[in-house]
Amino acid sequence: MRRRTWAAASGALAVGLGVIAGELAAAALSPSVTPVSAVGSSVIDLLPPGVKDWAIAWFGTADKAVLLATIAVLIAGIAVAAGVLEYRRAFAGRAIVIGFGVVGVVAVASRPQSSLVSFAGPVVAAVVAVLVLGALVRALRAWARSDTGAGTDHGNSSPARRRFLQGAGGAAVVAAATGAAATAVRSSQSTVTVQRSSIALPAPTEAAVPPPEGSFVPEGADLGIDGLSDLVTASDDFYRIDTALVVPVVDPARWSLKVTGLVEREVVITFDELLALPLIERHVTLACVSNPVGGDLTGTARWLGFPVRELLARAGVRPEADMVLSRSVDGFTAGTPLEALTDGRDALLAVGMNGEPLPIEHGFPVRLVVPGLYGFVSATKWVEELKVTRFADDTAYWSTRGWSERGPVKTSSRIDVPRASASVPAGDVVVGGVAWAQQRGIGAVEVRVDGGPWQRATLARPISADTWCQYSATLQLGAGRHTVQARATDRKGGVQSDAVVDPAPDGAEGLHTVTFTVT
Ligand SMILES: Nc1nc2c(c(=O)[nH]1)N[C@H]1C(S)=C(S)[C@@H](COP(=O)(O)O)O[C@H]1N2
Ligand SMILES: [Mo]
Repeated sequence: MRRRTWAAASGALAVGLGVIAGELAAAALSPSVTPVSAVGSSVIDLLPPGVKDWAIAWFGTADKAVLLATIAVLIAGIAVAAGVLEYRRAFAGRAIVIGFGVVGVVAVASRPQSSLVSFAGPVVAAVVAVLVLGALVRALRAWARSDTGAGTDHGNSSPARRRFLQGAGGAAVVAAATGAAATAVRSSQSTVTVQRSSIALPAPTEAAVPPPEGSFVPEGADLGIDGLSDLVTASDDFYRIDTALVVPVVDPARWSLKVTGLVEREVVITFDELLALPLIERHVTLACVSNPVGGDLTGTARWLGFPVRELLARAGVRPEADMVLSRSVDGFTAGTPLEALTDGRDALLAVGMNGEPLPIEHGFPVRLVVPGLYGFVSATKWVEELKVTRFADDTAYWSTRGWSERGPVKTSSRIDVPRASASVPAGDVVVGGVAWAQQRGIGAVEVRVDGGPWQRATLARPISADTWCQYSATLQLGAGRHTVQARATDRKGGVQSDAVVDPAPDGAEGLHTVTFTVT
């Protein structure tokens, strides 16, 4: 029994060391595709959409951590089994480890960002695990033999026992040390972080007087009320949605964007060429189609970039096209109606966010930002190709997984204060939040208490029709529990609907309802 435990520990140690060695090799050679991330991403791709939606509903943005933890537990379980089997029968456990390596190689091969060096990860992992497992289990057997041979010796002083324990202890120490090293390498994300910090973004080149709407925050746009969403969201606080298990690390010096498909001539542009073009800067509110009523998957930033329509004009779009399939280095794709990129709105190939190069998590070095459309059909991060095509011929990432093909943002509002379940003093109670209807603009926000009549809220001056807008209303409320609701109307007269609709397939509907106590 005790020997079986040691065999199990040998399996765990061998596979642990192998995985760490593989991750370390990948971190050095191919940081965007490591063995564990490749397996995890493949699992994500293979899961049926129902399971994915369920995972997102249950775990929210922790879904990836949960997936990684599940994979870790599975690996540990198989590693323990491999140790026990190897002890029972030489090579049985190593065969399992090799099978593991093959799974890693297949997963890496299925990743769009992988190159030849990416295979070093799973190969190193398997080789290290096989060698360590073989050596440890051989030492364990020698110990077992020396015990039975010695008969009365309880094994405590046997040299074979010492050899095994030294081997296992050494493996544990090396695993701990390299594990720490691998974590450190990951967190510094090496050279691209350095390159990003050394980029000096050019100033926007528009010198229009007066400056165009959306390029600045006008007086009166910020109501300055405690607890209200910041008018412009700090990049660190900006929500994040990506399917990639590991944030893609893209070297700007090697980045380029191709415009392909139904065009007169293909256009290729490098990062330096892009920075040299006349760039414009606009505030735009991004929203995720998965944002539930009252949710926080939305934010406003100041984006610096080149108008997509001008790039498309250089390529010459053919008349039969009606969609642009943008592709990320990680394989994610979005299908944007061609019209939204050419109708004059500020659809940008963005390089800057809030005055700095895009954060790596938000698409460094280049992403798309299209006002008025949900992110899943428009906001491709780490973008490297714009394929001009037709909805009839191409399907984007989420549109093959039960979400709609088109994604105009629905007129929405959210209550930020009072927070749900808060206690506020009786008297003047401030109810406030943000409302958005990108492209159309917000015309009015109304609030009501306990199902009573709708009352007009004070609307702050908007930055532009493409950004959210703060609102507030001061209500006289007596002690007790109260429920407030908000309802936005856009400048085209569209009123936010009160019927409850789920986020899938094309965005949630319903009124944000907040219950709190007045004391
Ligand atoms: N490469 C890539 N781009 C992507 C996504 C993704 O998963 N991968 N998610 C999209 C979705 S669903 C949204 S809502 C926005 C979110 O952008 P953010 O993470 O910068 O907030 O990015 C879009 N761009
Ligand atoms: Mo999204």
